[in-house]
Amino acid sequence: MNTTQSCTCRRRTCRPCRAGACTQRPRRLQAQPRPPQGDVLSRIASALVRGQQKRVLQLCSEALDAGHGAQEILTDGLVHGMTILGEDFSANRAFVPEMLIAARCMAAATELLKPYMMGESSETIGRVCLGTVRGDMHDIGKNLVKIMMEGSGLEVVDLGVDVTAEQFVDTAIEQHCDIIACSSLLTTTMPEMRDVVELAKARGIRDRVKIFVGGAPITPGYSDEIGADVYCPDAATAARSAVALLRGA
Ligand code: B12
Repeated sequence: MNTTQSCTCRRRTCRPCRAGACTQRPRRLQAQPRPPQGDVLSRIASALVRGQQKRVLQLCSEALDAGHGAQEILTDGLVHGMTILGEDFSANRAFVPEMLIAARCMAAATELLKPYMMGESSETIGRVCLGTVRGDMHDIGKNLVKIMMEGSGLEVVDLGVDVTAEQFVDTAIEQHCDIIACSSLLTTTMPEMRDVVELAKARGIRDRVKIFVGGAPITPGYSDEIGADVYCPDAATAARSAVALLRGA
């Protein structure tokens, strides 16, 4: 008997299975995909984890029609899905390609939700230079911060990803920014934020530029430790805090 063919353990990480020597009890094969379970927000999260872009967009529209707010869809649907995927990545159940595909779904869904997230401010309250720090390519959270800040009346100079401390500080000086906003998603790139704070001091702009920090691994304690001004856990809070700070509230 060919064990490779007959084994239906189907665990992606099962080495014996790949070698044709799996002794696990076979899992029952599913003839039909299971119908979607749960409410629309958890279905959005599952579709995102599976990288099903069309379905994610269709479910986001369904959720809007059902009266869910864009922020709620983002937090309890899309970001929740990303968190699950991050856990799957840590447990070797998902890999970089899955994260990339999900990131594309997330970007498409963000475009769809954008008009519902934007505020209607017509005045310009201040200017922010925003970027993801050097060595870090994660930009989904940063892009959300940009959408929320622009919608709240802030002008945003988006420096993109892999931004050095020099780029942040030079831009703040040249473009007269009121705020430098740094995003980091990797524990290995967090220290770049300290460099931004130190360089802003060295270049003499620290007293007139506020430094905002954020991203999944950042904490209020870390923000204090490196001498940043403001930590926010999400994009909506970041926009609200920036407006309040610049208005002197
Ligand atoms: C998608 C993803 C990717 C995509 C990114 C695509 C893209 N265009 O961004 C790709 C595939 C490229 C990727 C690559 C890697 N990734 Co990755 N990735 C993720 C994943 C699954 C989701 C991140 C995300 O977008 N979350 C959703 C957004 C909305 O959340 P957010 O960024 O936190 O943003 C919110 C807040 O934090 C806040 N915020 C964000 N920025 C800012 C800034 C300011 C100023 C403020 C105030 C607030 C704020 O507001 C946002 C919205 O409310 C996470 C897991 C996770 N749960 O975070 C892993 C994760 C971050 N990646 C991880 C790793 C290890 C990697 C790789 C090293 C993998 C590899 N072996 O190559 C590479 C690194 C590449 C690099 N040099 O950057 C690890 C990091 C672990 C660690 N200890 O540092 C994680 C945590 C996965 C895990 N559980 O292990 N990744």
